[in-house]
Amino acid sequence: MKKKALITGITGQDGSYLAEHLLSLGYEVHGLVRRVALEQPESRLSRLQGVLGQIQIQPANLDSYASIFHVFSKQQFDECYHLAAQSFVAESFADGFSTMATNINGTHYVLAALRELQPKCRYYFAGSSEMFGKVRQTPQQETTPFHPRSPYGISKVAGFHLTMNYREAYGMFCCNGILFNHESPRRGFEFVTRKITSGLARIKRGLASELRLGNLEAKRDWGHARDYVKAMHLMLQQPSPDDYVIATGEAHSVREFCELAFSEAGFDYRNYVKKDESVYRPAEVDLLIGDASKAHAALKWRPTVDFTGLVKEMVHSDLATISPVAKDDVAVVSAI
Ligand code: NDP
Ligand code: GDR
Repeated sequence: MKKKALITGITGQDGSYLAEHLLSLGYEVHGLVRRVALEQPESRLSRLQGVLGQIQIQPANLDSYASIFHVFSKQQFDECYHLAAQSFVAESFADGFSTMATNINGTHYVLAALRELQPKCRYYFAGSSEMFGKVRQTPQQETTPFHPRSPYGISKVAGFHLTMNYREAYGMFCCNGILFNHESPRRGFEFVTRKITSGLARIKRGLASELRLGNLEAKRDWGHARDYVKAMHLMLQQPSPDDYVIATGEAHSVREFCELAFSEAGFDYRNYVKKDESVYRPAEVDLLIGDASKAHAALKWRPTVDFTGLVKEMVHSDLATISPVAKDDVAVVSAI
C-alpha cells in the first residue's frame, strides 16, 4: 500500500523539495494550499511545476480551523508535515499579530484536527533555530534553552511546545525538527541569501548598480533545503517520536556570503554592497550554529552540500534565470 502524506506549505521552498522527495519514495502526496494561490497558479505554484500532475491539492487556510478539519475529514493520511507559516522574521516585527495568529493558531488547528480525526497520523512540526535567538550555548543542540528574539521566534517556540504537549498528553507521534537556515535556488527573494544572489544577477545584467543590505556581520549555519527535507522524513520513520536539531555545524557571516557570491560572478562585493540601516532588525540574532550529532546518530542523516556549493548553486541559478523581463518583480522584493 502506498503511504499517503499531507504537506502544509507545499508551495514554499521546503514543501516543494519535500513533495519531490516523498514522490521519489513512492508516496501519494497531498498539499494544503490556500485558495488565493489557486487563483494565481503561474506564480504561486511555480515551485511545484515539475510535480503538479503528481500531487493532489487540498484547498485550506491556516487561519480557519473549519477548512483544516474538512481536509482531515475527507482523507486519511499516514504522515503530516506541517510546514506552512509566515516564515519571514523581519515581517514578524512589522506585523507580529498576523504572524502569531497564523503560526500559533494554525499549528494548534492542525494538531487539534489530527487528534480528533486521525490520532495515528505521524506529525512533523517545522521548528526553527530562531527559537534559540540570543543563544545561551554554542553550538546549539536539543537541550539548549530557548530565548527567541522576534515574534516569529516566539511563535515557533509556542508551536514547539504545542507539538510536544500533544505527544505527551495524547500519545500522538509528534516530532519537532529544529532546523537551522537552509537555502536553495527556490528560496524566497526577501531572505538574505536569495536577495544577494538575485541582486548580483541584476547587477551583472546591468539592471542595478548596487545592493542594499542590513547587518553584514550576522552569522548563520546555512545548509541546502534538499538535504534538510530528507531529515524531516527520517524523523517520522523512527520507532518513537522525538525532537532533532538539523544543521551543518558551520557558521558564516552575511559578509562572507556576499564575498563568495560576488567573486563567483567576477566582482568585488565591496564595490556594490551598501549598508542600509533601515533593514536592521529591532532585535538581531547574531550567531547561530547547530550541533546535529543526535540526528547523525539516530537518523543517519548528514548534509551533502557545503557552504561553497550552496552559494555557487544559487549564484549560477540566478545568473541563468534572471532576465530583463523579471526586472520589476525582483526589484520590488530586493527593496525589502
Ligand atoms: P516559505 O516561506 O518558502 O513557505 C511558507 C509556506 O507556508 C508557503 O507554502 C505559504 O503558502 C504557506 N502559508 C503561509 N501562510 C499560510 C496560511 N495562512 N495558510 C496556508 N498556508 C500558508 O518557507 P520555507 O519553505 O522556507 O519553510 C518551511 C517551514 O519551515 C516554515 O514553517 C518555516 O518557518 C520553517 N523553517 C524554515 C527554515 C529555513 O531556513 N527555510 C529554517 C527553520 C524553519 P503561500 O505560497 O500561499 O504563501
Ligand atoms: P533568518 O533569515 O532571519 O535567519 O530566518 P534571513 O535570510 O531573513 O536573515 C539572515 C540574517 O541576514 C541578516 N541580513 C538581512 N536579512 C534580510 N532578509 N535582508 C537583508 O537585506 C539583510 N541584511 C542582513 C539578517 O539581519 C539576519 O541576521 C530564516 C527564515 O527562513 C526563518 O523562517 C527560519 O526559521 C530561520 O531562517 C532559521
